[in-house]
Amino acid sequence: MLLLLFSALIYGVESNIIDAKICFPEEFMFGVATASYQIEGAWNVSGKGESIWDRYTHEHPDRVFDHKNGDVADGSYYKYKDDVALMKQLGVGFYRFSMSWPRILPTGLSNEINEDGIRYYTELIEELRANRIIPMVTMYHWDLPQTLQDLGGWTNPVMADYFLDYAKVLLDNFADKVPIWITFNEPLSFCHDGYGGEDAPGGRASGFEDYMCGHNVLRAHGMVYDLYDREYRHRVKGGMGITLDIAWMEGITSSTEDQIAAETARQFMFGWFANPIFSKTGDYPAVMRKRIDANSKKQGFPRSRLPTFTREEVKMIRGSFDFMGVNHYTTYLVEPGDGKVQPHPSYYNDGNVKLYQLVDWPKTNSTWLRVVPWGFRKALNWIKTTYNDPLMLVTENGVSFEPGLKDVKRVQFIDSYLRSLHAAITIDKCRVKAYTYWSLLDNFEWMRGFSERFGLTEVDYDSPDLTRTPRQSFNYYKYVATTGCLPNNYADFTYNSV
Ligand code: PNW
Repeated sequence: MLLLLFSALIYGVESNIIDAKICFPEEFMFGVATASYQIEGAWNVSGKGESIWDRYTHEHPDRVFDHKNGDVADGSYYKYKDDVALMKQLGVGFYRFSMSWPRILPTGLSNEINEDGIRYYTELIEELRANRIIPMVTMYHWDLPQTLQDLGGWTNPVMADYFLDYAKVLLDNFADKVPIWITFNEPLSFCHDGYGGEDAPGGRASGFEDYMCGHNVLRAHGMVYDLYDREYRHRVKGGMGITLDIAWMEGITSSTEDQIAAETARQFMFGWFANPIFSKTGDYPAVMRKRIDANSKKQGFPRSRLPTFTREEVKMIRGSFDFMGVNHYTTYLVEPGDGKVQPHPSYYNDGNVKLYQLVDWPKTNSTWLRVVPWGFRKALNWIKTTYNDPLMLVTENGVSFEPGLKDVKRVQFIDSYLRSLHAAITIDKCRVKAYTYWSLLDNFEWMRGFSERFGLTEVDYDSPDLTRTPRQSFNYYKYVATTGCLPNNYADFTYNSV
């Protein structure tokens, strides 16, 4: 007691000192994430094919906030050793990165393998392993080969077969070296924003294309998991899952209407992909089936705009996971929409909810992202109860702020979200085994170009060698990753402190 009081005097922080130190379980892992198009550059080098993001940013620079693209990005195709050295310095246990489909299969098809693509990822993996950093690979983080988009991309059912062929090439080459595999990153984002919104390839028909994309992605995921389960599990010696993004949806009041609206929002945004894979029954959430079927009918269509799985497909997709990858950033408040069925279909009209964020939730440099740490704990708990307590890996959590090395706001963000995660694990018994900060580096933030920076490391895009400089948050996260504990006073992590 005396000692506690004494240290409280020294640090001048009573509450933190008297509380027990916050430490994560012994085997808990900390890592960082990136994605191929956002960091690699070298878009047309050594046999790489064109991706939908190459095509889209080249044809429509005006649609990207700063009119830029990922042609060069962080140059990680050339500088991957620098990236690994940073991670070594950071002390993380694993690195989540994605493989670029068109770098490995320039036409998207597996009859022509680009040896330079295999070489690049082999060398990256070797470098990681030499530094005792476990590779966690995302097979698809949105950079579809353009040749496949020319066939309709994810709206074409044949894409599931082509993805299976691609996955086979990856597993043939890397199954022995990569223990953790993620088939897709955030189907909600690339199906809804890509095929029903403004992201590449720039969809036109929300309420049709986004559902077709989701359907084929779910089929593709089930097929790849099945292949892995039958032929590669013994070589991988780890696991395979899918990464879904969950913004927490909180009823704006406790009224029944608002609570139902919040649950509807969760089902439309998360259940769409989670229910077929992680629920006991499988298939789409009942509320999606019911609403989209009914709306389609009212709109005069002879069949539902939401496709139907065969019984075999339901069975194949259900249970196709060893873990659930969870990306979480922010929270919304929800109330019911106007309930009107528009003559022109859309995903939003089908869901028919209104989303808000409170003005007093702290802002970030991304309009959609406000700081709401308690939503993280609620999201994890909802997943635990809704999907029968799955093993979860947090595959992304992060925040954008203005450039600068003294990013105390980012330190604050990570610390508050980690406290929420810690409560979910230790008090609520959510089975979360890893946390991944997005991102190791500033990078090409899709439609927001380089204007939004999520990095623990700042990248100087004006310097010829794309100089990387660790921020204050890098030092903070280093403490967390190497000790497994949160510092008692994160304000100690001033820029020069480590
Ligand atoms: C993720 N939301 O997308 C992506 O996986 C990353 O590539 C991206 O850089 C990162 O987040 C930061 O934007 C998300 O609305 C997009 O909740 C939107 C949401 C969440 C994640």
